[in-house]
Amino acid sequence: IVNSAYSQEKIWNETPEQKKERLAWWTDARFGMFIHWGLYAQAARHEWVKNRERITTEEYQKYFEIFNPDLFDPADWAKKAKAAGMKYAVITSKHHEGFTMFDSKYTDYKVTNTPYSKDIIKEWVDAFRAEGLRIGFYYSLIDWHHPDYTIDSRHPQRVETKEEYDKLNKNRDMAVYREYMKNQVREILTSYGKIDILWLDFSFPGEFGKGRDDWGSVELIKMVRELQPGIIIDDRADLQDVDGGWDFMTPEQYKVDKWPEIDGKKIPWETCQTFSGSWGYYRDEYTWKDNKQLLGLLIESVSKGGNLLLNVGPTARGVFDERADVALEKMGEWMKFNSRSIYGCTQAPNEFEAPANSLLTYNPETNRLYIHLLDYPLQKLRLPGYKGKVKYAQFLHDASEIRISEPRQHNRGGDDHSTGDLDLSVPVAKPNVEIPVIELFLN
Ligand code: FHN
Repeated sequence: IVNSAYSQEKIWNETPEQKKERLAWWTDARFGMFIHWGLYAQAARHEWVKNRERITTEEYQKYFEIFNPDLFDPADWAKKAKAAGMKYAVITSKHHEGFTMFDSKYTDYKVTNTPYSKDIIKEWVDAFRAEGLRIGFYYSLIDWHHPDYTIDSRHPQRVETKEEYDKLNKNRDMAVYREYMKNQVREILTSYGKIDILWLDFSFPGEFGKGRDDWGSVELIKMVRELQPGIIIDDRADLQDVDGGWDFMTPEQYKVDKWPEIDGKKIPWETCQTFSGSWGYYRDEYTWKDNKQLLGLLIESVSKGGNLLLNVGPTARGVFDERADVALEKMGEWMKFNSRSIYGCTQAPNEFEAPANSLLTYNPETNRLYIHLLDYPLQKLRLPGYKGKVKYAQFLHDASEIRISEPRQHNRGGDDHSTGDLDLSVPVAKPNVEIPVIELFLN
């Protein structure tokens, strides 16, 4: 990064207020669907299968020759995303395998040349838009098919020494690949109307790695912003220090311990997570997260000011794995009654401490605070230091009042501090809601 010719360059002129405005729909939405779909769905054992099993391009060709998702019904996918409470979706237009799910002018290695023959991206965009969802494209910077993409440390052929690197790459030219990539990114941003999100993936600077100069990231992002001025871009083109080079951070498959900051300023972020570990369809993977974990991921993200992009890996017939269907339905059941604690919400103001075993979110527009009960309390829920701050309390799922009182003297444990506390009287039996939410109307 330090040696890069582009360091400190400014890509986009915008005030912090303008940026906030541009991202407003996305920060309000909080919940999106990631879709990893490509030829690897046929192997059904991870989207990195070509790399993991060191499959040659010739051997991998069989997947291209038979790809035909005859049951693909994007309207059905869109309905499922919406019913789960998702407001946007991001699909792989090309993953690392290099196969394009759109009808590109610049390659033959594309969906329209498979038995399926139609432009999946076009069908997908139309259906998701019709359902009122915002549209995002994932595009892999990495490409294991293009003949000019240099063989690196993450390539199926994995390079470990300088000799190997020179030998394998003597006829490869990244300048040609850069141009190809730029052309394809231009294609996806000019052929399908307004695109809300671009999700580039990923950089790995270092020995036999790749970063901004390999991708031509500055030129690429400049072009993207010119073509789609409202677009929101992830942070994986290796331009973290370039103004306008990215919009949001992307913690992947882990939980952040607090709202991420740069120079003391909280930054937009979205965690991307899988149901089971793999992003692409993986038939024999049995490590699926349960409903409570998935809801917990969503709530916890919002409680720290972030979004959740939850991934589905459709099968090669073009349908969601039954396990994904069930998981989405369950999340949707919860969202139907509790999404008010998610949409438009963010981290609670510092003055509110989360009661035991709970997560807080807050809606600054309505001035309401949400307590998510991860572990259901016994009759009373103590609100530490909330005295004088709360007007009314109710369960969110059924709008039933929850009575507020001050802790009784004998209940305070002789602790003077507790005189600032409040108690909520909750029913002994846990309501039939995976994670019950209490809505507090604040003063
Ligand atoms: O290698 C990819 C992986 O297959 C998947 O696409 C995820 C999604 O964020 N990104 C990469 C790893 O960081």
